[in-house]
Amino acid sequence: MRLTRYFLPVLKETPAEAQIVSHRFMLRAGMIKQSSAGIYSWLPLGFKVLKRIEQIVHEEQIRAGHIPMLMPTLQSADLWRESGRYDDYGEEMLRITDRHGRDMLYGPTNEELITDIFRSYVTSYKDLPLTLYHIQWKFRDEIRPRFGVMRGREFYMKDGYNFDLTKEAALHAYNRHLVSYLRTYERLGLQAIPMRADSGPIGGEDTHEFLVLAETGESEVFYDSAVTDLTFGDREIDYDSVEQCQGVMEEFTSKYARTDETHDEALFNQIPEERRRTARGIEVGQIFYFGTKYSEPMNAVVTNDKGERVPVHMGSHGIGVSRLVGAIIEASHDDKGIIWPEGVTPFHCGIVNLKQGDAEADAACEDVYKALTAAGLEPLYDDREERAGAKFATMDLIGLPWRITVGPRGLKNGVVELTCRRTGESEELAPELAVARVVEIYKGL
Ligand code: 5CA
Repeated sequence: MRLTRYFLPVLKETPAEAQIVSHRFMLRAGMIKQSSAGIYSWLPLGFKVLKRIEQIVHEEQIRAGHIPMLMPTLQSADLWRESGRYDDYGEEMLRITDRHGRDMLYGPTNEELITDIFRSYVTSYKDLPLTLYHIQWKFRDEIRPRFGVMRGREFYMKDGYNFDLTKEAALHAYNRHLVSYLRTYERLGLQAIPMRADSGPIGGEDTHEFLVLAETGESEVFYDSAVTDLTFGDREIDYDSVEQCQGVMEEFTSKYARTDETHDEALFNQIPEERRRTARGIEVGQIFYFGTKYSEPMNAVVTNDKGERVPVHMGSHGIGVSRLVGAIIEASHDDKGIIWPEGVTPFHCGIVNLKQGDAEADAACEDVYKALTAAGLEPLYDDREERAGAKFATMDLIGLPWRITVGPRGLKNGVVELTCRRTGESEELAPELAVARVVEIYKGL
């Protein structure tokens, strides 16, 4: 993409309404625009990051054997009356009446709708286990939407639902989700720690939230610092293996890590003092096992191998896809702007032309641009008639991890400059080598 043809409405001033760094940078980098309280348009740069995150979430869900689909945003109130949640959910639910006077709602979550789909088609234990998921907009009329996309009213969520014959099988689904989430967050360049939490309006006893530690996080968390040493890494896992999934679950959840809702001071005090931590975190996902909470009232039953009709055991599992955009920025920035991890960056590499209009510099930039594109990467070429300082400031703000700077002086010596956004380190090398280096970095991502 050439910047002169793109839509990147960068702001010079820091918007007064933004209280936290991710919100400030998302507004300044032209990623989002508020349309009304807690509701945003995703401008091209923000949209690209959102889609990259969504793609990684899809890949990891499919790897775990979960099946993608799509349910609507608007739902009939009748299903929610069946589960008993129409009244329970309270004012967070946006209720709408259609022209025929039918009660509708903008879905805050989808347990009822998916349970209705399930019961319409599945009647036998032979069709289990089954996990269906979608990535769809949700609406929760939060009393205090704030921090930009972190606590929106409309937000983008991956929500998955498992259907199993027994509690044991459903707990395997729970563990499988935990493993797939660990992989997902690591690919996004984040450390998200599973912490024992409260289940709120979704229900059930077993639930873990995934928290990214950040000063601006809305949750207060208590943990043993040893949990921060755990990484999933590139280990191979068989998602059908009960033992393997359970092993990972135990490894990642046996140390003390809880949100304030479930915090237990006595247990916490058993951790050696030097490892006790109190901090703040951003909740980027949550997994639940809630048994037959929805299947019983909604009559989602299957026949088991003895011919008996039994309600299925269920859980639901969410990832805050739009919130993740903000969470990644909170975890990865400096005072000049965003620093995207390679896995989610909107463009792989910036190209800065120090002297637009100089025949040699223009031609070299074109060559670099074409070579990166031919290698399957998306460069962003700043081809504006601007001073170098302004171009660097824009690149630093929008946070592309790599930048190739091309200018007449370097070209005389046959070199361009390759700069790493994270370390600020630069290296002079031949244009082809700079391209090859960038291509190498993204290989396998
Ligand atoms: N049905 C279950 C699991 S699919 C569910 O709704 N879980 S949840 O309530 O925990 O939401 C899942 C994730 O969505 C949260 O972990 C959080 O990352 C994200 N989320 C929740 N509310 C908001 C909000 N108001 N703005 C942005 N993201 C949100």
